[in-house]
Amino acid sequence: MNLNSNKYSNNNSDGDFERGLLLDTKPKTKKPSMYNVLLLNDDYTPMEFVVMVLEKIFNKQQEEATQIMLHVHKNGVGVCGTFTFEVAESKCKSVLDMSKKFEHPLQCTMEKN
Ligand code: TYC
Repeated sequence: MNLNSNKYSNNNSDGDFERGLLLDTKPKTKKPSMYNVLLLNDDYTPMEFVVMVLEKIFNKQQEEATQIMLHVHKNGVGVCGTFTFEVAESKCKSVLDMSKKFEHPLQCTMEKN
């Protein structure tokens, strides 16, 4: 690039347009990474409590909440939702707070999608 040319002013004929310095062609927004929130099975947390957690924290209807709970009960782990990092983190904290409050060992974690 010559001395009189930068991204704010330039003397060259059309090179900066061709390289996209003067006229951006791509939007600058990026999609956020998404995270699955996972519920883990255990032998002690009551099924009804897990269903209640899925209804209250993950806004599931009773039927879907029951299906997710039974999936976790049978398979050991299951996805209850997919969110941006901060929302996933907040949902996990809510599950752990509620489990602690009711003295259940229910565990929750998150993974990058
Ligand atoms: N396995 C538990 C029981 O038999 C039920 C349960 C389901 C616990 C899902 C945790 O994430 C869980 N009472």
